[in-house]
Amino acid sequence: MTGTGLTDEATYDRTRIEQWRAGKALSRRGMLRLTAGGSLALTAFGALPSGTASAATPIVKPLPREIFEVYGTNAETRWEAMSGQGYLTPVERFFVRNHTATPTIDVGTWRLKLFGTGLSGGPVEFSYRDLLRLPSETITSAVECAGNGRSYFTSQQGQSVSGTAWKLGAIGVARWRGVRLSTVLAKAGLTRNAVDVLPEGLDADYVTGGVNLGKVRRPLPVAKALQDVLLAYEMNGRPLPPDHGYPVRLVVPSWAGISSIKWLGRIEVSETPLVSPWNTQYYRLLGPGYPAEGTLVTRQVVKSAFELPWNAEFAAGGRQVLRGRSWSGNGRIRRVDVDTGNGWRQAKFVGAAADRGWQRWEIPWRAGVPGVHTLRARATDITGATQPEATPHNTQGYLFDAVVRHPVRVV
Ligand SMILES: Nc1nc2c(c(=O)[nH]1)N[C@H]1C(S)=C(S)[C@@H](COP(=O)(O)O)O[C@H]1N2
Ligand SMILES: [Mo]
Repeated sequence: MTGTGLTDEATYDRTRIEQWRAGKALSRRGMLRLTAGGSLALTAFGALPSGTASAATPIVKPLPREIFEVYGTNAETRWEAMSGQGYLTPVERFFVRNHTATPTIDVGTWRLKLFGTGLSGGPVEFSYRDLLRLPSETITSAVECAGNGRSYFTSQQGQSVSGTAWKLGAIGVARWRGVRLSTVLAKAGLTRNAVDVLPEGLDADYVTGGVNLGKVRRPLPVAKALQDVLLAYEMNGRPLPPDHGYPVRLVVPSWAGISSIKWLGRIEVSETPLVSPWNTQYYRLLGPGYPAEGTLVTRQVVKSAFELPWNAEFAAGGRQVLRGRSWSGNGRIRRVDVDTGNGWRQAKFVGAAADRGWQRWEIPWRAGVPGVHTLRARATDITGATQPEATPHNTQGYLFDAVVRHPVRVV
């Protein structure tokens, strides 16, 4: 069970669904709930995961308007704010997705608690200093919300979806330093029969539609937990900032941002499959094209963005260099093609790319006659996955991978 196959999301999901059917992981009510999530998801845009906006400031860092677009407890990076930046997203420009609010945590009394049937001994605790003393690792990885690009289901495809109406700015790439989750699991006495871990945040309970869903938490198969998951305490060379999970967060490369639990407090380790609303009700592809129970969201998809504002202005006849970035949860980007109105041309890669980061690129363009023009960028990753013209609809608007039509004005 812990072995191969479960890092492959299709196998993972099929296995879990079979287990649910067999009544191992979910009660029958739980299964009904799963289906109810599908119909609930048909409510208006913004009605579902946005939660109750509290009066307290939900995000600690400044959110200048030229850098961020704010939606309740969340803020996305404006793509024009990535223009002129280096490979990494600076902390001051990194998007924030908070179900409730950034908590204040005293690192002196903070403990990471591991417990559950998947540990050979009893519960184990680690202090911040304990973690700092363990062997560290540094990785460059994107954290991207599964709902990134969601608004284009509506604006490009005329479909209604629930959730925060992100454009393409719910992604950032950072250098994360910390301890491998596998190191901590080994120290805690992981058993050979453990199948799932359930990391949980210390932020407030998430209450939506009058229902308390408890702490933000989402199970991970042990196979992924042992593969490349980091307990990160540094971001871009400095201690993790409060909004991004101080003192310690999970970084789960290539998978939906929800897996990368911030303000980590507890991890249940289990020999039986674990569930939470974040893998039964949310983060499932639901809708007419999907099975009734939906398909679990794990790995992110291929996307591209121009480092330009929406409706950017260019002088007629002027020579430009258009710049952008492309990324995929499947691995590196192999090629990027750009269409400025006269067919596809291959963009030139700029600099090296990290396996789990993004690829920067550029392409020259001569802005033609005055009027509205459409720019399109289409990436292909190392697995051959290419951005399609349209993304099949799912009710909660996850994993939008279609080519985005970016309008610019030539004046
Ligand atoms: N404890 C906790 N962890 C969390 C969340 C949260 O609200 N609470 N949001 C998740 C979601 S949906 C995303 S996309 C990422 C966003 O990470 P960031 O805010 O550092 O950009 O954190 C994830 N981890
Ligand atoms: Mo997210």
